[in-house]
Amino acid sequence: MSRRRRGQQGSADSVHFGHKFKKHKPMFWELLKGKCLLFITMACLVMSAVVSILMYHISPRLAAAETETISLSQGSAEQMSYSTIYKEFAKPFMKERYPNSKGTKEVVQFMKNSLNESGYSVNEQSFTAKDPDGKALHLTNIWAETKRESNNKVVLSCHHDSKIMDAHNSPFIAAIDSAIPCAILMYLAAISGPKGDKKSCAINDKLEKLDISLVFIFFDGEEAIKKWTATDSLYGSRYFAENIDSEVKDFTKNVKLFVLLDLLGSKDPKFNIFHFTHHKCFSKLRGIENDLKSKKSKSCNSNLQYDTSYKRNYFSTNMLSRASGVSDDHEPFLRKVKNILHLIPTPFPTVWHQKTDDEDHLHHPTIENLLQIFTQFIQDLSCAFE
Ligand code: 1BN
Ligand code: ZN
Repeated sequence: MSRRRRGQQGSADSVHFGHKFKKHKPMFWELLKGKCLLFITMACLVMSAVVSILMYHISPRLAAAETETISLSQGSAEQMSYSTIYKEFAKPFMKERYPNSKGTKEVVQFMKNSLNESGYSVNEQSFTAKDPDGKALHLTNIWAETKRESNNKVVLSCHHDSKIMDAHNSPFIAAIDSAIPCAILMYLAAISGPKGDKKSCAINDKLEKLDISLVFIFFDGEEAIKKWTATDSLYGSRYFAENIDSEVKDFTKNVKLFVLLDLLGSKDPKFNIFHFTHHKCFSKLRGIENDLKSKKSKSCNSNLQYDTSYKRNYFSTNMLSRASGVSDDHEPFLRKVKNILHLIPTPFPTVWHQKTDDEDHLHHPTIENLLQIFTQFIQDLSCAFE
């Protein structure tokens, strides 16, 4: 307002007192220069904001991993950046991992080393099954438990194999199915083991107070070799459910909660309640999601950021009928374990069982959010007793 008034006075001066115009000319140019500078500064600010947003969403903070030096082998996993978590726990799974493949051997070795390093007691359950043509499938389930065992076990599981795809001109990575679910579990194992921190997350101490031992299971042979049937699918989980109680007395009886992650890594998953869902723990997850989103709580890993752009909830309250339940690795445990959380998005991500299920089609802000939700979840597992 005041700037306009001064401008009006100036023009009046120049009309009525021509000689004064010359005197005022430099002032006019100064004003114009000032406006230009202001405009350029504003444009730079807007451009840098746009570039930052694009950097976050399109090349999602992975470049930092190249320079970051923190790694599991060097200590604290709780304060790792997202890019380091991805590099340390997801990258090793990004290869073909179908039964009898070289990739499976490498992934199995990686899981054993990393879980050992996190201070878990690691078990390898190797067995041979037959595919529909009678050919031998050499399969390996990996499972790991806190060294301080308890009769209150909470199982966190995924499948580590990738589906055999017909066209073999390029590898089928199966990033969401289920490299990312396995990577999330590897991170949770690293922060919750006895070597986890005692300050910010202190998950191991919290589990000890509730007398809970975490059990991580990485099933092999979830995928059908040919066509999904009762006998051509779930090779690893069927073997585990049939044999574990003779290997470890009362194992399944002591499982208070069985969680299965599948098909994670695409944008905005929607988890529905299945007929067997453990409601208390599902509600707990929904509450954690709401609190993180509304900034009522924040992650114990201060290097992780919660992306709030998704306005709905990942954890929906929709109840799916028995008929729409999805067959998966939780199935062999349905009659053995009371409380089950099958965390698979429905509808399935569009890349499911497509060649495009690769690293390029992952949505990193969603994965970063899920890491924080599950980290908070295992910090208070009292819902498993309800
Ligand atoms: C999940 C990931 N599944 C396979 N890969 C289980 C499934 C079974 C999905 C039958 C659809 C139908
Ligand atoms: Zn699959």
